[in-house]
Amino acid sequence: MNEKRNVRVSKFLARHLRHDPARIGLSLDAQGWAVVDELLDAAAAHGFPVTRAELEEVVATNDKQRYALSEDGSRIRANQGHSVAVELELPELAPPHVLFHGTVPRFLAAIRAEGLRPMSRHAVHLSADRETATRVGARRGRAVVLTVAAGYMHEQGHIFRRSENGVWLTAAVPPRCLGFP
Ligand code: HQG
Repeated sequence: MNEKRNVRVSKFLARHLRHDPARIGLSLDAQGWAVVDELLDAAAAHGFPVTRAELEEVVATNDKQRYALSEDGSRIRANQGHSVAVELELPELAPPHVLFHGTVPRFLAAIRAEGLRPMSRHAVHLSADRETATRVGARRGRAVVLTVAAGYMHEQGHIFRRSENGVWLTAAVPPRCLGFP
């Protein structure tokens, strides 16, 4: 499969495993899993046929490991990034001292005033390193990287989890726990 096809399949998966399964008549269980056979049937029925081999290749090669197959390969889910209600059942975990968040200048005034909010996702997404946060911010323009006093927040009772693919998730970050460049 070429790179372009890989990205198209990945985008199709993101749309239907994170945001809009109903669009192709797919249902996710409470933990966000779809049955692979149902997904492949639904994709074909909606004009975007995908083979099982392509699906497996996208899961294995995806640059951010966005998707996971169940152990027996019969189910698939997105590792993070949902806007539909799912409970990933990730365990709570103590975060590192500092985490990073990449954003863009136009959001800074609001972020200074109200902190980081999940916006359309379930959680605020934080990165373990500055390079990753820079890439996340750069999706929207000139990246600005904020530091998050995650260790301090954890001490204060904020809950942190880490997705399968290493993204740190928390409900919100108050302005006083943010460092601006
Ligand atoms: C900003 C991608 C105004 C926030 C990436 C961000 C990541 C506020 C945007 C993952 C705000 C939300 C998540 C506030 C936060 N006022 N703006 N109070 N609080 N924002 O896409 O972190 O490719 O939902 O700075 O690589 O950009 O999908 O979050 O700019 O890992 O796998 O509101 O999505 O991964 O945007 O990205 P998003 P994000 P995938």
